Amino acid sequence: MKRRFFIEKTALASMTALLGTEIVLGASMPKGYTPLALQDPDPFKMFGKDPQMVVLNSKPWNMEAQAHLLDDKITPAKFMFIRNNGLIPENIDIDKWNLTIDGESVQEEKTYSLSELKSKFKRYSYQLTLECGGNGRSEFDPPAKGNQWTIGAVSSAVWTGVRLRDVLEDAGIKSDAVYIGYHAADSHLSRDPEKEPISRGAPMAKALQDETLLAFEMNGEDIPLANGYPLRLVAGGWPASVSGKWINRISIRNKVHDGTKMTGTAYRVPCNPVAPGEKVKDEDMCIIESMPVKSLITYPKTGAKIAEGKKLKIRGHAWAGELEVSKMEFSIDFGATWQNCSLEKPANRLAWQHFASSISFPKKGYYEVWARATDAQGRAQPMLLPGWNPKGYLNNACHRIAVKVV
Ligand SMILES: Nc1nc2c(c(=O)[nH]1)N[C@H]1C(S)=C(S)[C@@H](COP(=O)(O)O)O[C@H]1N2
Ligand SMILES: [Mo]
Repeated sequence: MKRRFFIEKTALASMTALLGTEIVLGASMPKGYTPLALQDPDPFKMFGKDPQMVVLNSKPWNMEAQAHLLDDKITPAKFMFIRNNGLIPENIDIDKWNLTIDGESVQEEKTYSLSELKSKFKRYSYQLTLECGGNGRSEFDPPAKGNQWTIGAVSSAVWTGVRLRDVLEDAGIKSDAVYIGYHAADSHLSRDPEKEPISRGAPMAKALQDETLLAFEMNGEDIPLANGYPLRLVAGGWPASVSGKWINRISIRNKVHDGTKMTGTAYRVPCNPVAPGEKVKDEDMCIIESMPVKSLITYPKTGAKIAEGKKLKIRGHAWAGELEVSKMEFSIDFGATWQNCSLEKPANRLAWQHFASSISFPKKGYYEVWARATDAQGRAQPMLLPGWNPKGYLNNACHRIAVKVV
């Protein structure tokens, strides 16, 4: 028999690792065949996620949290959402992982191994809030295509790595640089090696911020594979699509980066408000930069019951892209009146902030608690929905939970 019909040793070894036991007659398995036990894997086990996470799509994998799962001040890996545009890289060999800095506006193209990056540049840690631009999409009407995220495509973990600025400056930035664009090791769903699933970026000012990292650790451990192991760009406060996972190349561009999902209507909203359902020309769509003010009640879970006469403690987080949140309020009368919550300062710039309050209810019955954050420039969350946009981005409506006083 010709060898090429049969599976390669490395593929067999990785399947064995995934199954946790030897595939005894595996050498006879046809090439490209996936053993049944791996055809419908448990995604929670496979990615180390909590089984209460919600799978939105398996091709590619997309998984979101629920509000009550995000109660920790620092999001643990098991509650961190997964948003993939393509297929997660397989058989990663960190000893061979390189990062190349190139592009029209690099002074000298340079390639660094992972260990060079770690030893040559100073390390920094920041807690950074990453929210998918499409978080909340499911509520728009008329509906927008794409993953129907509810509220769980947001996280705030502590990322450790080197500053992107230090690496870019080591290679040298030409004076005509305007943007950076990332390239990564995931593959296009078609498996066409010429196609990239996503290749986005940010203007130089964002790339050069102190908090913009090339990270190799999350919450003090290796980054989980699904969240970008072994190297990830993290740009807090901007749509999380800017935070490229599995990064192996960053281009310093002399124009706005034109990689996959940077052009057309991807991650863009109408430059000026439009009516729901209105068609918008590509040239009237603007790239999303800093994310809008938003908050989540992470305790209690919606549907909570409380005994009459008892006070209900609530808590959660609020964030506002590049800005700080300056005020946090709650309402129990559907937004007619609002009362202040206590609000903490962020652990650092671009980290979410924690709020808490204690609520009294007048009598037995059904209530809703609505939460509303206001950013440092005085912009508050809209109560039910923000302006409609064709791709369903930036839904920062107030989070609401149902409560019964019994
Ligand atoms: N290489 C690569 N980076 C990527 C993506 C991807 O599909 N491939 N998805 C982006 C999008 S749209 C989001 S919202 C975040 C999600 O990050 P997470 O899966 O770690 O939560 O990663 C971004 N970085
Ligand atoms: Mo995203």
